[in-house]
Amino acid sequence: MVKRKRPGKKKRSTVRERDWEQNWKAAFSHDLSRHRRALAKLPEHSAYAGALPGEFVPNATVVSHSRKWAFVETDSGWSESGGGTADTTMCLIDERLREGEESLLAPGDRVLVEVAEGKPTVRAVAPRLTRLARCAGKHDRLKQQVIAANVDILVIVAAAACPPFRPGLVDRFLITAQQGGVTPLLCLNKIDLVEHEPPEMEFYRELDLDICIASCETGEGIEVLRQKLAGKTSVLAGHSGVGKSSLLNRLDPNLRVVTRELSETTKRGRHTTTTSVLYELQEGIRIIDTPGIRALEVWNVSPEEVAFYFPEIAACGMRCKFRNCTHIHETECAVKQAVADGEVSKPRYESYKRLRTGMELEGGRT
Ligand SMILES: Nc1nc2c(ncn2[C@@H]2O[C@H](COP(=O)(O)OP(=O)(O)OP(=O)(O)O)[C@@H](O)[C@H]2O)c(=O)[nH]1
Ligand SMILES: [Mg+2]
Ligand SMILES: [Zn+2]
Repeated sequence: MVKRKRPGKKKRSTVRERDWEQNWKAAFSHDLSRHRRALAKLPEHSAYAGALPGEFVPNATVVSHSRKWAFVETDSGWSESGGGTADTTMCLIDERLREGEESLLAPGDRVLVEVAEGKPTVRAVAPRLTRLARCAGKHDRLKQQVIAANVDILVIVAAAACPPFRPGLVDRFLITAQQGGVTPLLCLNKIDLVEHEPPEMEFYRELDLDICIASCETGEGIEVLRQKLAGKTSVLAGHSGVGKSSLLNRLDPNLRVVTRELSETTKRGRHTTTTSVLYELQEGIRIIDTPGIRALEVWNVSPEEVAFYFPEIAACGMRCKFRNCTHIHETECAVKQAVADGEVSKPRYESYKRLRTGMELEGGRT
């Protein structure tokens, strides 16, 4: 009997990379330990660092990426590597590029691509103008995981039903948008499944927030959405199964992005999209599809600051008896009174309360 030898370490990694080239859509991973391992192997010589361009003019945009490779769309539209689809170029990422506090690359990043030894290589990344980022877990090395870069609009996609509408997630995304410098747009999808929209929508209508009611089933609202997104770069975000990828397919039927029905047993999305990818549609619509968010952490907000992301609560809070009122534990509180009077919406206040107490628990404070 011939005993098959496991390939050596080196062999195994080349196998994986080749595999990735063929299956780049499915093989992507946000695996930070792999990033870390790769970084640990880098030479520490400063001579290497000097070889990277200091000042540069970006000439390409990242469409999607893995640890070692990036698919980019070049400004001039050249594609000489042979890899990638018709209008994307597969590039190596220069190993000397270092991650700071944020992810090194994200779809939407502007980069400098140069051809080195016949291979297109990402040699530099331009500073991000805006971002959609989430706070990494406690044990992750990166502080901010950037999901999309240089976007104008964050399309917060929620379903009217299946999965149920969750105002808490919408509130969190509104904060994330403010922090990343991105304009939010609330898209309530699957309106065909309900007779009346969720009652909480009333409160979002009172905010200074762009809203689009849509259905991928009937096509309702798709034209409105198309007009709002024309000429802009946007990113779709929301729970798994709310219909982010379906919206893309509705906006441009040629895309054929993979979508899947909800799980029969859990009635939740199946995390169908696993990689953030930038798509270019007609009418100058550039849009990044993202995987469904499981838990979106608010980045770098202290419990005291939460109220400032709820403008109506902050305004009432000015009338509170105590300057440092939490609007939760105090008996005499203008915000609580306003909620009782219907001046501040109850779901918004509940969402404020959830965010604030959640953060205080995380920070070990009570
Ligand atoms: N009835 C109805 N079903 C919809 C609508 N939009 C999407 N769906 C269905 O919802 C399911 C999930 O849609 P996806 O587009 O895969 O959802 P997603 O948000 O991309 O999910 P992830 O990629 O897992 O994050 C699919 O079965 C769609 O056909 C809609 O407007 N109405
Ligand atoms: Mg999807
Ligand atoms: Zn108060």
